[in-house]
Amino acid sequence: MKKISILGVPMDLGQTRRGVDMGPSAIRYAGVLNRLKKLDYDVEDIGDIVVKVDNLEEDNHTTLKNLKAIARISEEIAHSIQTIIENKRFPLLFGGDHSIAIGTIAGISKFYENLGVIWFDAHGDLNTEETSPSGNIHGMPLAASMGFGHPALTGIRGYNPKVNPENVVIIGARDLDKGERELIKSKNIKVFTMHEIDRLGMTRVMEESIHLLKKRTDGVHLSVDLDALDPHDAPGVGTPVLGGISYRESHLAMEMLEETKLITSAEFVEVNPILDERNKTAEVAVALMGSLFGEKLL
Ligand code: HAR
Ligand code: MN
Ligand code: MN
Ligand code: MN
Repeated sequence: MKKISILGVPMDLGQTRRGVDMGPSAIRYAGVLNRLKKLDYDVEDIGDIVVKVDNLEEDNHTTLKNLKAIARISEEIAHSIQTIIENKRFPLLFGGDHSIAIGTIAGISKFYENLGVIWFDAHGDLNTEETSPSGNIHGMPLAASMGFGHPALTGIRGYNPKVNPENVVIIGARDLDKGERELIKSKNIKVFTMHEIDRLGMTRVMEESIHLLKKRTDGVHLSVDLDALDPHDAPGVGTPVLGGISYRESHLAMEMLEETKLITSAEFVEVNPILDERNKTAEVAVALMGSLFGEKLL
């Protein structure tokens, strides 16, 4: 039987809107535990990482907001993940803003020779201190994981990079900054924007993504930013962008990943219950986990 360990990371330090720290509670409230237990998994909820900021941690030498606190918490996330994997359990994380992925990927990647990452997002999260328009670290975790950015973020767990650009696939992008576009081009990162999803259909996008990662990786981390979905279906996110992935397309994607058994760890981030409509976005997140872990209609 497959064993899952749930870890909440109520972190809101990677951006400036309050409420995303309540994401883990909202996802639990939406019934994730029973949903996964029904699928015959051994599920344990190990609770939340403690997120608190010490005023002394502020750093005047950088434009990055909450850099020291995020770096410290990333080490803790990585440490917890390591224990989960050593216990031969599947790490399933609930954010929190997307900056948690720096710690997640830092914890996971040393267990794999060649880790792959599938990144569902309206954004690229490929900014660095130099290119970021906001100084918000939730716009940087994918860059940091590939070794680009501030050393305090790229050097978590003392090694770098965590993942190779050729093992990364971004799906759902529709809001990219100039520096992000340049990084995508110079590192040849595979991006399926909304244009490709419209044009090829989600089936082909997933077939190509799976084909690409299957042949060259020995583990694949799935990082789902709920803002990848259209705001109509997932309104409870801090930075909604029109024209996103539909509810059904997102399910199809999870179902196709389930069929291949490619995914070895996952996180669902950016759920903000304060901005939500009656916990709809957390419910969508839980429904997606249902599909990812094998829920079938017939
Ligand atoms: N690209 C913008 C920035 O870096 C906005 C980014 C982030 N929003 C997110 N991340 N939710 O996916 O500031
Ligand atoms: Mn993101
Ligand atoms: Mn996003
Ligand atoms: Mn609808």
